[in-house]
Order: sequence, then structure tokens, then C-alpha cells
Amino acid sequence: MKRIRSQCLFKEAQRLLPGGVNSPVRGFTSVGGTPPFIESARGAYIRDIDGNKYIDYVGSWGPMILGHAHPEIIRAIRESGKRGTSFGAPTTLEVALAKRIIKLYPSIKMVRMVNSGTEAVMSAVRAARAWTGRSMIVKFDGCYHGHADHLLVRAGSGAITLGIPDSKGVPRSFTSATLVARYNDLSSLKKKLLTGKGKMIAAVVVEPVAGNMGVVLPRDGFLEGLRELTLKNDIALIFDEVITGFRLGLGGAQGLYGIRPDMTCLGKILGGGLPVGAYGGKKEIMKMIAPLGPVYQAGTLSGNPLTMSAGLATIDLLTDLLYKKLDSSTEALCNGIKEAARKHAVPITINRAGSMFTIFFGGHTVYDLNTARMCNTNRYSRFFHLLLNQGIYPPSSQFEAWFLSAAHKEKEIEKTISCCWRAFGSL
Ligand code: KE4
Repeated sequence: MKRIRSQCLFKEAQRLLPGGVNSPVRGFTSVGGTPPFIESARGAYIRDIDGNKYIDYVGSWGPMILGHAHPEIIRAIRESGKRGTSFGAPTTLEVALAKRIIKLYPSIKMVRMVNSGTEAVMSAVRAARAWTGRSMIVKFDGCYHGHADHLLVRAGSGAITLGIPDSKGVPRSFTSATLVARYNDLSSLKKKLLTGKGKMIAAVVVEPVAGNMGVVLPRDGFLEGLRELTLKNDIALIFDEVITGFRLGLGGAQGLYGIRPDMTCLGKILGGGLPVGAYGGKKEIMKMIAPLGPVYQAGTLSGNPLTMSAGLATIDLLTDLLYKKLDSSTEALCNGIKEAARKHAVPITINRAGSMFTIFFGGHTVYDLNTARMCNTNRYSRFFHLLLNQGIYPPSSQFEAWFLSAAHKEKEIEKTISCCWRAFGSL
């Protein structure tokens, strides 16, 4: 595959934008090479500026569950745009979307729209701190909750340690109230709570199914244990469902696992591909948010009509049948990939939750960041390029998820499996 025009444009972009991109993972730094510059997309396919066509498994990192340029969503955006793009004033659309969210997420009694997942989690943490009057928060290593200073933290060993910023520009003081525990290891949290820290912790924030160390599922009892420990210590449990919301089902991971968090953060699919985030939960917490309460949070384009229209159109098309089909097509794809790897004696592990999955190169069980990090990322990078050059577009990092859409039919699944056969054969 030739990507001459992308190569030229990437050189120019690198002079203008840090790394030539507007979000790091798009820059192919971990897999190397030049990222194709995308010209258009439709259904399960994206097309780059050199005219190459790819079956897309990134789906804009989650939002495109219905496939690209879905006619209903395009129509909704076009119709809404004709009436103006932003008013900075209340609209019927944001009331309608709030109603949908509250109906689908029983733990959410009141919700606030924002413009990104980062904003959603940052605001939910602020609200939880105000609600509890406490300042410390717990996150889990390997979980990503956007780039707010106090959340850019990851422990090394996984036992709870004081947060050390993993980004320059974040003063140590900004992360000193962030504790990091190991995902799927309740004891790493229990110990700290038993030493009296429990009464200083405002919130535990978690990806109920992790997507940012690659897909890692909660082990039996992990989420239930978090719920029990946080209830016992009057700590707010925040589910970051920016990826899993509307991905694992209409009610997200909390619907699947039957856990009621105190607060939930949403994003991605909720906006149908337009910039979006939302946070919501118990009424007593959300009543603290300005202008009703003392917790300030604002946003010029929050709840803007285009995003609301795209989000409403998206949710209206998400049915139980669609999730069943998504699940079975993803299962068929993963089975085909496993068979191809086995036949070529390439050790892999696939972690899958519904229509999101990760192929870990290593063959061992991956259940937290440490085991994810044991993977052979060089092998993943070679596999990535072998697929890309056959017209398959996987995530440009071993530690991200593949996403299927309703537009991925048997033809795309079969083609992807045969490309994996060739890729494993060349590894
Ligand atoms: P945004 O601020 O990027 O809209 O959302 C931040 C965020 C919050 N919570 C979870 C669980 C997330 O996965 C994300 C963002 N996800 C990444 C990739 N997994 C977005 C891709 C990117 O950074 O370009």
C-alpha cells in the first residue's frame, strides 16, 4: 500500500501540531510509521488521502458503534445545523437527551452534559469531593480517565502508593491526594482503607471494564467488592463509562454487572461522533453543581444542539437486537483470529467484552496493568503493520481496544480473519 500523500502531509503536520496530531495515540509513536490521513469514512470503512480503503476497528476510539456516516445521524446533524449550531442557552434537545440517559441508567438521577470524557471525570471527582468533604481519590493503575492533572497518575507496583505524576507539567502537589490501587485486586484497596485512610477518601474512580490497558475485564467480585467497600466507608463510587457506556449495552457496564455506582461518566457513543461527555448520579450529589449548588463547572458548548441531535439519533438506533448481533459478530471474529494464531503457533490472548476486544501478544492471562505490560509490543507493532498494509485498520497501540460496529458484516469479518492468517504467517 502506498501512502505518499499521507507521508508528505505528516511532515507538514509535524511542523504545525505536536507530533503532527491532535491526540497522541493517533501519531503511531508506539507502532511506528506514518499514520494514514483519513479523507472519508462510511459504514465499516475508512479511506485515506492516497485512496486506500481499510476496514476500521478504531471507530474513532469507540464512538462509531453504528458505523461511519450513518445516514440517520448525518440527517440529524444536518437538520439541527440548519437551525443554528450553538446558542449558549437551554434547548429541548438537551432535556430530551438527559431523559434518555436517566431512563437507561437508573443510578443517574440528574446529569450534566460537557464536551469530553476528561471534563466528565474531572467534574465528577470535584462533585464527589464536595459531597464527602474529603480530598483523596483512588484510581487503578492502567485505567485512564482523561488528562485532568490529578488523574494523570499511575502506580508502579500496584499496591496503593501516593500518586506520582506521569506527565511533565503536573506538580507533585496536584497528585498527592491521588492513591493508585491495582485493578482486579481488592486487597490493594482494603489494606489502605483498614489503616484509617478510608475516612479521607472522597471517591474511587474505575473503568468497570478497562479499555485503556487493552481490554481487561473485572474479575468476579471485583466490582461488587468496590461497591461494598465504598458504601462501608461513605466513599463515592464513580464508574467511568466513557468507553463502556452504550458500548456494552444500552445501560453500559453497570447494566451488565448490576452495580449501582454513585456517579457515572459517559462520552464517545453518547455524542454520535461529535465532542461530548456527561456526568451524573445521585440527586444529592448533582444538586451540588452550579448554579444549583456550590460546585462550579461550566462549558460554552456543553449540551450543544448538534451533539445532542447526533446523540439522540444514535441512541434511538441502539436496540437489544443490535447488541446481540454485535456480540455474535465480534465472537466470530475473535474465534477466527484465535484459530489463525493457533495454526501459526503465535501465542496470543484475546480479552473481549461485547464488541470491544484486545489481542494481547504473549499467551498469558491479562488481568491488570502488570500482566498487560508483559506483552510483546514489538510483535504487536509488526502485526499492526501487516494488517494495515492489507487494508485492515487496528488500534495503533497494544494497549487499546478494537471496536466493531453494526456495519461490520460477515464479509468484513471473513476478510479480517483471512488477513490475520497472512499476518500471523508472516510473523
Ligand atoms: P476524552 O477527554 O478523550 O473525550 O475522554 C477521556 C477518557 C475518559 N475515560 C475513558 C475510559 C477513556 O477511554 C477516555 C479516552 N479514551 C482514549 C483512548 N482509549 C481516547 C483516544 C485519545 O486519547 O485520542
